[in-house]
Amino acid sequence: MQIWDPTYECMPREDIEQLQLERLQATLNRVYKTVTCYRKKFDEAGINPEDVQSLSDLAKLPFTTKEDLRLNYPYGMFAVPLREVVRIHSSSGTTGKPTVVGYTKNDLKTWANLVARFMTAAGVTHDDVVQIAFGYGLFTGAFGLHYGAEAIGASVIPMSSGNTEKQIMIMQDYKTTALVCTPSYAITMASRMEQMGVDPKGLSLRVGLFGAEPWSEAMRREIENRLCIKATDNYGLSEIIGPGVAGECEYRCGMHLFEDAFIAEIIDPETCEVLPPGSVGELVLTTLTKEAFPMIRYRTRDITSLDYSPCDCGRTIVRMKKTMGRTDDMLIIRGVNVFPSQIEEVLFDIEGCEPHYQLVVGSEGSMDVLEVHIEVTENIFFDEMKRQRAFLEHVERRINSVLGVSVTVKLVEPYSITRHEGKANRVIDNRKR
Ligand code: DLL
Repeated sequence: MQIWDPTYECMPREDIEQLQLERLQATLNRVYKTVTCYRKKFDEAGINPEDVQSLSDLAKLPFTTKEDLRLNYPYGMFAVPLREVVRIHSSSGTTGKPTVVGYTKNDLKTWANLVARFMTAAGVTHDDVVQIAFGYGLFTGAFGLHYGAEAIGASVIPMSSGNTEKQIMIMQDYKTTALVCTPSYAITMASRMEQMGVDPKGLSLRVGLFGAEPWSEAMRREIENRLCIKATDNYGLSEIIGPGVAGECEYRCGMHLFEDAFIAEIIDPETCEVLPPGSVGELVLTTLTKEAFPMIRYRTRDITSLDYSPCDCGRTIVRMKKTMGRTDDMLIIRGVNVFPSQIEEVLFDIEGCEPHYQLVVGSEGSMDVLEVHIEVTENIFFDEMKRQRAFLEHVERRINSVLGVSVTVKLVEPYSITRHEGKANRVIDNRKR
């Protein structure tokens, strides 16, 4: 098992915390001087950077939210003059103005190093041929993984997303060993391979590094079986750095979060109170080494939990669980909180259920109704109406028992649900608010 940076990944907890405190104090002093938004927020809260004397004092600082970034669009949150910024990326948000993030030369080095660390943890080495099937552009996914893989010394194929048949041809001809994309695009590729008669066993592919969207353990099994690879998860967000915040090692029991570069907290999204270790809640991140775009207590909206016990791989840094989804993706159906990932887990578990599905929310009078649309496939095509009805009722019962809310399951035409090349959009919400 290779570790890219044993010093920072295997430190005793006391040392990690001491390092975090020193870096936090330096960051706070800097943002107080250079970013008006932080100075104002700290002043309003009556807190001075010097008041932070221990890591627990972090809880006294105000949060930063997407709204702060919108209000300071485009460059208001930058902590260095624009002439020191060498790269600009943007969030993939589909509503309102995107958020703009910047990197200095040092930030790009830090970023490549962090990505190299999680890619190494996932088992990538300089012998690998890495196919990047994230879209190159403002999205941080492709450039992030690209420079991380180059830092490792792997051979990088900057394929970008889309053009699935060509992806598969390149994979065959260039002998790709590591695939980088969203988990939903990995499924799209597997289906296309089946249609093209390409046997994944004949490929050189051995590992997948998937991230940028929530995916269930059941989806992991599905990808592994269909592509004959080991599938690993990695997490990040553009506001914090992009990919490179956390990633799984070969044991795949949570994503190692790089604590020398970030402080992670879990809060109750309603009360904003910091929760004890192990609790499920919203992840809040503070950057410790970023120059151009430091973030203090950024509310990610992602729901997860943290495990501080050391991992069998030797790393001592905290592990974050696969995220359940985002607080803003959470549907409230007749008062019950529903994450699309919970429904996905059930669908994947039911034998014969292809993973092409969509959730459609509507209302009947004042009642919310949730429909789960599943595409018909050879496995779930029944010429007998009775068998079809029984199948649908079975799926409905399983989902109802997991969610505690009744849903209607419908079969839809093959290929009627849009295939994903980037992040999947599983929900259509037709409710009038
Ligand atoms: O998605 C960065 C990234 C690129 C991460 C490639 C991993 C791989 P954004 O477009 O800003 O950045 O979206 C960030 O995506 O807050 C999560 O809600 C979601 N997300 C990212 N990785 C995961 C993951 C990139 N592994 C938002 N599991 C985050 C679940 C994820 N959700």
